[in-house]
Amino acid sequence: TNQYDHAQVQEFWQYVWERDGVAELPDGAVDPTYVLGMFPYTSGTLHMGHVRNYAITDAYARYRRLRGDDVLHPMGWDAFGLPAENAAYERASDPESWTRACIRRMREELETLGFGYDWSREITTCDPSYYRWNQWLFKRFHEAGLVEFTGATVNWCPDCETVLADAQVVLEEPGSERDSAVGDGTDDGTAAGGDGDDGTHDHTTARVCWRCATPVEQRELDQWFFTITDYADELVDGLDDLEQWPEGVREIQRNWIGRQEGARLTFDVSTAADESETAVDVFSTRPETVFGATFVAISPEHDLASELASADEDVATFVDQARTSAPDTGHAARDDFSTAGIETDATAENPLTGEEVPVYVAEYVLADVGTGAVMGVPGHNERDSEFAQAHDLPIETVVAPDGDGTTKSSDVAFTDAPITAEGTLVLESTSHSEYDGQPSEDVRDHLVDDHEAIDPDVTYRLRDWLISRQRYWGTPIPVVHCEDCGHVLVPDEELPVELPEFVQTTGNPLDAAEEWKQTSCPDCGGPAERETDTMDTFVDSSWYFLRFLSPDLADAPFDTELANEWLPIDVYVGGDEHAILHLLYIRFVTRALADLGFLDRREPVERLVSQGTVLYEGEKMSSSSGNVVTPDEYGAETTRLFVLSAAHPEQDFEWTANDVRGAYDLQQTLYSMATAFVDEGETRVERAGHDEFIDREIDRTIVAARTEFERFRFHRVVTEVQELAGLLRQYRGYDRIHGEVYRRGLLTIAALISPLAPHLGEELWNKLRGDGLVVEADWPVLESDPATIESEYQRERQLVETTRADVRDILDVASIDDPAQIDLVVAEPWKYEVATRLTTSTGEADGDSVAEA
Ligand code: ANZ
Ligand code: ZN
Repeated sequence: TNQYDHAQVQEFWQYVWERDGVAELPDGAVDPTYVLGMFPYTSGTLHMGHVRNYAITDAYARYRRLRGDDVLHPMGWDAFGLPAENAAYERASDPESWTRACIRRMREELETLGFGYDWSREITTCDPSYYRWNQWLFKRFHEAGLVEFTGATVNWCPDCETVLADAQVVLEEPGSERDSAVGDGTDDGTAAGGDGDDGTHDHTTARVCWRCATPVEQRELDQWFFTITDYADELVDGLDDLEQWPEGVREIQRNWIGRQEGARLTFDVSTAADESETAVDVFSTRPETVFGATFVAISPEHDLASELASADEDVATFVDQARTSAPDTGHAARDDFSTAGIETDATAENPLTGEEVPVYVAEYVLADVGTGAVMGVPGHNERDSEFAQAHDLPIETVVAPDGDGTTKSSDVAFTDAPITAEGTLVLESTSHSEYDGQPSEDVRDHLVDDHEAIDPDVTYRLRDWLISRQRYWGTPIPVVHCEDCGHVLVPDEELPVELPEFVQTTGNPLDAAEEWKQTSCPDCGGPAERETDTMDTFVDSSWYFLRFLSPDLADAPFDTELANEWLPIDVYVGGDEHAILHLLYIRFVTRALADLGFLDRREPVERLVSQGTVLYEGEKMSSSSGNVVTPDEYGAETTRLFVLSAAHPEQDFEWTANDVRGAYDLQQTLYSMATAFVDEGETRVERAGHDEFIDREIDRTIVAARTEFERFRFHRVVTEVQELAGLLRQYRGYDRIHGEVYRRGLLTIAALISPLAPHLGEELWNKLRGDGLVVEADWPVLESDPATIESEYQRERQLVETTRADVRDILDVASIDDPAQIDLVVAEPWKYEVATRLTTSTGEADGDSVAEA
């Protein structure tokens, strides 16, 4: 029949691909194109976020193959993590069997979708043959001074007597359902599972244990860290060279690292109680505003706060309460701060003016930012200003905004809003009138040069990477604690330190695994205990892309020579929720490995595609919100075609049954065109004038599709294919077709659609040619002179781009920034006309009317 039986077609071609190993990287491949999707966390089943991610990488990988490249397109499993442990408790089973079952199911789903992976390179992070290399990495980092063991604050449930991951801390709002405090990698789609320990928290809600609802406390525990902050400068500076990364992601990383240049100023402090003298260092990005400092504020965790608390009960109460109410973190939202604070009986001496100002303990001063202390300059800083108003502190203005060189101090009127801009110092008739009227930037430089109490300083928001987890389902940290020798690293020959059998307990199962825990010291042979912390799962995903190069290598995590040849990853695709942690960690680990001599490359990813979210009635599709559309409902091919044609990869899009139907219909149409042509076969042999035109349009489509594939504009590839199909239908209706021209048109369609809808591609190819595979085909050849077609196409694109830019300008005025609407306007010039007329007649168009028009 002419009906396209998608289930049968899928099964057949999948069988053939596997039989012929078409997705495997050929032996002896030289510098293959490395296309990688962030590997999935083994949560149980694929959701639309995964499907979209892997449809994008598969389409690109298949496109590169068609272009003649050797392509490395592997897949693996991010298999450690808390959800597996939780599932084990719920089902009275163990994390390993749960994880293995998930992997089986998910692999089957990936195969059903026809994704072309080189399964001979499959890796699973919970295999000892994989995680031994995490331990190796830990040891090499340790040798290089990149590992620290130091105190850190953790969430502690006093009832369960156990450490809680942030994901195990729930926010209890009065009268509301419990909700997980932060994402825990259970439903974030792809990659790099992780534990979501990003340190965000909320002041307004109680943080309670997920199991027993007891309020969570903060405790200080010794923990293992990777000192990623050693690389802070390199990691920011390197962003400038990542030209093929979305600017949005680079900006997020810049903010996350949060490098700030400024100065450290020393204030001498005297406490009334015992007349003792100490000093407090503050960090400021605007040291020249020191002339307007009207107080000093220190964080509740500051040493001086403890000292002052011991002499003053009110201060003690405040400090205690502030310390337990929120985790200590520099990653808290800084716009949403508290003005809570308490005055102490200490005073601080302004190093420039000699003025004595009060010292406060304030919640808005973060312990791990700068020095944990600030000079309060309410005239020029927002937070200081709000704090000053809440505590009735004086507000002084010492910088006048630029634009008026003649401003005198008396002219600068006080307004509620602080002046945060640079400007001119206003210090007339003060002890520092030498700076009066000078630009703030200049004064800043002078102060740093001239004064002993002011030194240049840089701070970062980035913290060291806390890799300790007090949980079972992760990589054991390869350390033993010996009473005599202290921490001793497990010798390389004894790696991997394998996980013991899983036991259900209240705390960390590794603590309960006595037999496993008791060991002997590798140095002195005396009794010792194993470290029971396991590694953050982000360690597993921080180097997995290297393992894919030589997944079976037994004596090293990866082959240096191969890595130097094959890296960087040419295209890396994943969800935009990984903009920081995962994508920062792989950059850090790559650099550290380079410094250790294991790699030449310092950046792992050449081109990053950050995919948008799949929405379903406006909500993110995820397993936790229960609105997952499982791929088989519509057939694999329809799903792939739809997710690729719905929007630019970076854009969010809405899953709607109607659009899915459109993707299905396109397959039917193309299939029946091919069958009708093959079955009827009424064609011409002699060439007519309009055949030339069709030939040229076919060529134009080939060139256009190549450009769109390179830009990941798969939806435009689909449009190009649809347009060509429409033209061929017209051609056929107009006259008897020229057999070879028409066949070339259909074969071109088969080839161009095959990276997106590979089963359909094979089916069309097979119908039209009777043999061979489109996956093994070459990129379609142009009939006419390539240079001519190319330049014609470039001209056409230029025109579209110019129009697009014009339209964008107009829409900008009308404040429309939705790319879909821009496309709409460009696609239909009359709308462009309307938009133009609207802006020229009203000067400024009304956004809604343009959109409606
Ligand atoms: C005085 C000053 C005056 C500042 C001025 C800024 C502007 P932003 O503001 O985000 O650029 N700061 C320093 N350490 C802090 C801590 N531990 N907790 C909270 N705030 C802290 O960040 C830089 C400013 O953050 C620093 O510069 C300091 O306030 C504040 F007109 O010092 B500034
Ligand atoms: Zn020992």
